[in-house]
Amino acid sequence: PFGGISEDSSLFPRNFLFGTASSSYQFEGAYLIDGKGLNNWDVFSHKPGNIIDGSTGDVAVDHYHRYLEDVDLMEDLGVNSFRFSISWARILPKGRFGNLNMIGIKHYDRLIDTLLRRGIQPFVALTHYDIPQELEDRYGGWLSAEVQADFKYYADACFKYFGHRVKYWITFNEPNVVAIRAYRSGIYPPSRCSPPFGNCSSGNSEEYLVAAHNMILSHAKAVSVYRRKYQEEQHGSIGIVMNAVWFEPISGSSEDNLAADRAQSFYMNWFLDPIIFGRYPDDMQQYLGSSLPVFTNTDKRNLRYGLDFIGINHYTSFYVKDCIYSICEEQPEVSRAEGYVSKSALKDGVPIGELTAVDWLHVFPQGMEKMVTYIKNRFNNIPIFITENGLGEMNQGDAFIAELLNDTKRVEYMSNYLESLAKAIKEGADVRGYFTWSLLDNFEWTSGYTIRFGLHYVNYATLERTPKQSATWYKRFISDHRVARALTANE
Ligand code: GBH
Repeated sequence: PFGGISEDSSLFPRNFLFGTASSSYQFEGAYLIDGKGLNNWDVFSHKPGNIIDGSTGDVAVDHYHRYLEDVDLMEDLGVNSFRFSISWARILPKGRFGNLNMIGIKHYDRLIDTLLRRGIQPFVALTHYDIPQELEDRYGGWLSAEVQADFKYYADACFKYFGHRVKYWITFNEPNVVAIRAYRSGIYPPSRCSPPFGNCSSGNSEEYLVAAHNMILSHAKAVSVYRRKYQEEQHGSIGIVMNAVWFEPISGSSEDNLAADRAQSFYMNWFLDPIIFGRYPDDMQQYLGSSLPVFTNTDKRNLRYGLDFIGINHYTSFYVKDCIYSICEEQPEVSRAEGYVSKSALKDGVPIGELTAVDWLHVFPQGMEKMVTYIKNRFNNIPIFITENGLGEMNQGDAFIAELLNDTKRVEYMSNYLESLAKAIKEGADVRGYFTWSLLDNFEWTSGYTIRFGLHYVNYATLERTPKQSATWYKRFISDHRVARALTANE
């Protein structure tokens, strides 16, 4: 794969977006600056024991103040797009129950203008795991149907202020991960779960389905505002980003094949089917029965606004085994929540791909081609963006900086995943862009600063940024692509 780098990059379409990704809580810092309100992650990270190294995102990589420097890094990489998220509590510190914070708006104005002046398209998410704490305290955040009005109000403000310059909107980043981690295993705020899931006492085992339902309907409301008031004039597109894991049947049996399909239903199609087809996947309805919330006729009317593209964050793959016809180790309630399947990185003790410093991340590049092809087939060749893909490494102290900078594993990972993506495109998938996670090392949620995903190393004492080998490699990959495209344009 290393040899054919320039060849590989020429396989991507003209106007393909090559970018890097970020999110507000993981990057910005400035948590009490310029009128920003508290959000769920501010409150959560400040509670001892929640973040592995006791850190918070109070400063993060100080992107709020250092965005000019960071855009310089992007320009040097040669990317033509940057994915970031707006901090909801920076724009609406108290949701729809308080004022619009114009200083927050001004910040994103400056970031967007700076990007556009350098030829970098902003690719913007409205929420990336964050919600103003006010909305948690008032009505329980995503658990209440009230949140739909708040999300709609917030989305409307963003389209109004930024929509003339932002052509790509994402409503949610990984709502499936939020539903599962915040309301089922309880490891993300607001830490709700119930036995047999997770290890906390607040919640009940169906809450995560309710939270997901409200996110789906919030998405629908934001999209309907965009379609009715803004899209025609602003000429942008709007989509959602799902965490997409490739589920490889552990054997060739039809039972395990069906199980892998159910695993997709219960993880990804859980959101995409309602948004695109107006209903939960059949197998979800069949196995969850009355646990699954129901869409009313009004909901269905709102859902028909759909989306313009699907974004996927794809990093890894798991084996899946059927638990209906065979015995599994999981408690039945747990396996039921995932579609009566058992997921594992191992088959007969052998991992599906190289294990990494990140427990859920196994390197299986073929998963990219399979995942994209699956989405293409299920959703009628809808435009797809790879909104995240990347490799995390453990922070092992200062002595290891040289190793972190010489990140050959990350180069290999990106090169192989991009090659696999190119295959899916060659076979007809309508993929429009690829964003690597991430521009910089940053706050990795409950792992704090112990895991580094950046193309640039961040020294957390000085906040100085240094390009890793992967930055140099990506730069070359993108420029080879430009050259190859320019040559074919002249033919
Ligand atoms: C993405 O999350 C986030 O969007 C980004 O903010 C984050 O920094 C980045 O990836 C790197 O982690 O083991 O069953 O939970 C990914 C979070 C964790 C979601 C692993 C999917 C795998 C399946 N992912 N999880 S499971």
